Amino acid sequence: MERTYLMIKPDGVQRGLIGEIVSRFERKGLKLVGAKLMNVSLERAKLHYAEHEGKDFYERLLVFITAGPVFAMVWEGDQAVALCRALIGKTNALEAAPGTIRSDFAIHTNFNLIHGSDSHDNAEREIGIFFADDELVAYDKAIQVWI
Ligand code: RTP
Ligand code: MG
Repeated sequence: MERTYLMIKPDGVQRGLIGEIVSRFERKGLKLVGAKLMNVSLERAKLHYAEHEGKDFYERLLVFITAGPVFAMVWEGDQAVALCRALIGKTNALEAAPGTIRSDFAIHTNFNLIHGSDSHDNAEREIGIFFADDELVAYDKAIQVWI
């Protein structure tokens, strides 16, 4: 089993898409093990986006992600990192495959609704930035055996 960090960005929260987006991962069969609505501090934003420091869109990214509440989540499942990235779609909504979240609901790369960890190591790093251990819930999902 693998964990991944997903975050509905401020545009997704403002547009009322939390339920729509969460339902896609639920229906896929992944297990939700942590979730919270929160404001992202500048300190956390910098840690999260450290890999983009120095790029021309970095400052814009920090302003955006700290502009309003996000819905932070941890999901668990077999190959959860790759699976969630597939459901999210490519960064640029124009290139995202039909049926993906970004294709269905986003227009612009700057407002692409949701973040998903891009590797196992980054997932664990990002979970550590946004969640304390006691905010994650261990439980059995009975139906998981059939998925
Ligand atoms: P995310 O981290 O948000 O899941 O998105 P991603 O992996 O698909 O894209 P990444 O390369 O990690 O970039 C992070 C976010 O920065 C914005 N971005 N703008 N050329 C640009 O103007 C540009 N490139 C990236 C996007 O909002 C992207 O989600
Ligand atoms: Mg990324």
